[in-house]
Amino acid sequence: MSCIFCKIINGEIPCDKVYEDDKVLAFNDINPVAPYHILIIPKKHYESVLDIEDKDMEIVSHIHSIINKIAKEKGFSETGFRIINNCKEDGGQEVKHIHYHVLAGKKLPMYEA
Ligand code: D5M
Repeated sequence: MSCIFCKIINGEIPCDKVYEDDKVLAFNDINPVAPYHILIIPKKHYESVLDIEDKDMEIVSHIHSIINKIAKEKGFSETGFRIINNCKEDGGQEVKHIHYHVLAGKKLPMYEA
């Protein structure tokens, strides 16, 4: 198993953990681009949202619920944040284990298309 995020979940590679439950793990991005740059991943390996069957899609709402909780706990729910999910090559996805970036703590520039 070569997936770097699966290795983080298994404890083979350390991470700066922000939140964990039986379904998801959240940790600080190794290359932050904002004062808060947190990644939230499901513990079950899916390469991208394209690999999540409809019957399993509740993991996506769970991830959003955890983002809500983290934003309130960390104190950036007032000022706001951005959630990014890069999908496949054109989306700029480098790690092939679905993950949601949460960026906060500064006024973020508009993204380019
Ligand atoms: O983003 C993949 C993100 O994953 C990128 O922002 C770096 C981050 N990353 C990669 N390895 C690690 C480890 N070991 N800890 C924390 N963060 C990590 P993408 O959307 O695939 O371009």
